[in-house]
Amino acid sequence: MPDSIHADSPHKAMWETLNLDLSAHDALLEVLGKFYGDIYLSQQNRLRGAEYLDFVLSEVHGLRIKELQEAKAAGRKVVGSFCVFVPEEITLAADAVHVGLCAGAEAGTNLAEQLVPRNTCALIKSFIGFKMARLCPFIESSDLIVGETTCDGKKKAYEAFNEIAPTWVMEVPQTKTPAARALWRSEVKRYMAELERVTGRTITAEKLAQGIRTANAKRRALQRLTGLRAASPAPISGRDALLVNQISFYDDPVRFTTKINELCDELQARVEAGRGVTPPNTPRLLLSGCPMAVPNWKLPYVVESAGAVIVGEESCIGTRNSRDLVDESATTLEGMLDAIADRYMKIDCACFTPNDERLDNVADLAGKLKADGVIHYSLLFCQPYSHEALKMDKALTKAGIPMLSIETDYSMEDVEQLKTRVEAFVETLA
Ligand code: BJ8
Repeated sequence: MPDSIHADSPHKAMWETLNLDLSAHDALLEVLGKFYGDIYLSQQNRLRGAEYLDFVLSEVHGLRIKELQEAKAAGRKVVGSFCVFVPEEITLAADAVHVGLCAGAEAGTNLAEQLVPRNTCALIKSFIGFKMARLCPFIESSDLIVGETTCDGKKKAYEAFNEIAPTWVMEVPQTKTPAARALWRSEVKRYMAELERVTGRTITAEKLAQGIRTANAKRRALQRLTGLRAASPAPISGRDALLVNQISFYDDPVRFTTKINELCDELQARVEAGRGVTPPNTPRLLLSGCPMAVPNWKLPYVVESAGAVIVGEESCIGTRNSRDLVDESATTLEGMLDAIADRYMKIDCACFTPNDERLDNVADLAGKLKADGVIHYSLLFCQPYSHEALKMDKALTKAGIPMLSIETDYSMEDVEQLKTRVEAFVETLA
């Protein structure tokens, strides 16, 4: 990673003001820099547009945090969230900045285990650990932290997290009945009221319409990327595509949309010229399951080092976040809130029961992306996705699509074992 994130970074004073533990933060960035070099910069045939990805990632704790501080100084608020259920269009309508707070590294895990049980998934322990170890400038920059009642792990974790970082929680229903939709609609409205309170701004129909257009444009750019990945040979590595999806939670949405559309122009030219990042006969895999937050690149690295290419991510840091748009036809504030509620109720998170549409969506996506197989990824101790892995296996077997189920966490201890399993799976597809 470029220099700005190293110990002698020009951003040190800012990190100090944010009360980060500077030496622990330096150590984290050092490890990340090396990790990024090994996993990303070593790739062949990268796109020119990947420079944007490298730059954003290198400045994710630097220039992007500086931008947040400048926005705050100009009177705007920063909202941090952990789930794609928190409606970004409403945040934007309040002229606030919306950022993701999920974390994908082990740092701080020991501290987190003082607040939540050991058998909690790595994603939860990571965001709690980042706060306790004073490693996350996004959490420290947030004026409002929004949790949600999705899985039991998160629900209970927010109670504990609230003791160290005040957290406002949205109630996400667990079913898709009309009563559940009505509850969710009221929660969307409650979020709007909370944002108006925190920001001191009134959300008008005009502002919400603009927020909807901005969030939809971002999703359309991501949909375009997904569509281009159906080409054979695959025009972009799964690692770079995952990075695009990860960055979508941090960068300014308008800049991100412009840059990803530029990257897609380059991809389109590649596809038209029949060029790819790997040879045409490379086994193509779809990843499906739990979200992979930055810098959780372990499994994609293992998969692509095993001679396969990842052509899609069915996860919240992937197509589950970009597949559905908010209907833009409503003209009144209430109509727009309806459209937002309806769009979010389509999210097929494993926290819903039943959730059979996810099985159909994965089979459908695998077909569209011409995937030769699916790797289902559950974080250890994640009940919702581990349960669905069993159902998914049956559904995909029926559809004639091979699946490998992986359960892992953020540690590097099982990398060799993962390699062996993934290589054996890839061999069966070749
Ligand atoms: S909408 S997937 S972002 S909840 S991995 S914390 S489920 S125990 S992340 Fe998620 Fe929203 Fe659903 Fe998406 Fe719990 Fe599982 Fe941990 Fe998870």
